[in-house]
Amino acid sequence: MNFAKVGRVAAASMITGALMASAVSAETLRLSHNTGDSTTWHKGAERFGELLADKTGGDLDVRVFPNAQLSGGDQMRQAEMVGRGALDLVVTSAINVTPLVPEMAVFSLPYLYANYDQVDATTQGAPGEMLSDILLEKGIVVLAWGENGFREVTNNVRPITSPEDMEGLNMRVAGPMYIDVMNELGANPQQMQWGETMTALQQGVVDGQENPIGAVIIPQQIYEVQEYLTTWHYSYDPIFLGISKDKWDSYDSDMQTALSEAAQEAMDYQRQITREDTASGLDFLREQGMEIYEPTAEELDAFRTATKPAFDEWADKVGADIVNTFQEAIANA
Ligand code: X2X
Repeated sequence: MNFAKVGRVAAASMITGALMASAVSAETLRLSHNTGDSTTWHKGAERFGELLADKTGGDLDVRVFPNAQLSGGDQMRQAEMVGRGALDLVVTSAINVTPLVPEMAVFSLPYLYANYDQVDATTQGAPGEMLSDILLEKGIVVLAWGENGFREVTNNVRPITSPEDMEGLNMRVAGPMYIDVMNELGANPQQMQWGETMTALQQGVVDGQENPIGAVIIPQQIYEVQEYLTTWHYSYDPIFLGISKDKWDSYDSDMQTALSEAAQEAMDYQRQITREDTASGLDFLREQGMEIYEPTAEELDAFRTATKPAFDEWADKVGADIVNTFQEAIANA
């Protein structure tokens, strides 16, 4: 063996050694969410993984599992699983966490918010932190808040222009508060997993559903199976990126900073693309053949009045302290 060849072999084995060392120190975290892989939830989660790998020099990376695969299709169970350390990471929306933490319903109280400035004054400020503190008690560290969005109603029966139009419609809803809201409107709500909703709409098991335009309705092609959409903005739903407290506590402060920064940047990006896709969404949905109805301020008032009993009932469950803090921040936004 000549000298040059020995050198090459030594260099090659050094490189292999370095690769092995980095392979050993790298940890892949599992992130669960319950929408498809075309949504802005998924894009935000993927962005988080890229940023995290970047910031930790490859020591931490993320594998994203869509469609609630890791919780047997149950979108409500994910938060509880993260809380007890059975999942590392989750991207989920507030309404999905209400069975575990009823206070999370504050965000989605009917007609709490009128615009994005009001939303940002709560999710990106001290009111949001009140909820993060409660989630921490359940073993979930909220790293950053993103956006599902203002939830709009779609159906296959008729255009919805007033509360009376909801009468008798079979509506798929995600969580318990929306059951109460739909009941106030005279609809027949049923709670159903998001993963089962497309088929249920297709087969006419339900007439309609409600979801945000940019984050879910467009990327999940709900326009393929629904004819009418009304921009009634009846409930806002944030998402958050959370990590199990056990995992979080296992890292040093540099690693925790990397996690926090990557999450904030990823959720900022996620919120931005969600708002862009929502802004251009109505034109897109019309092109796809949906009939869009945009209620006037007066018509929105009629929906607000009709859903007020559900607001009051759920404001009680959330607690006056939290509701007042949110309403103050909203009034000052
Ligand atoms: O199930 C829904 O409607 C969705 C996708 O918006 C949530 O996860 C709350």
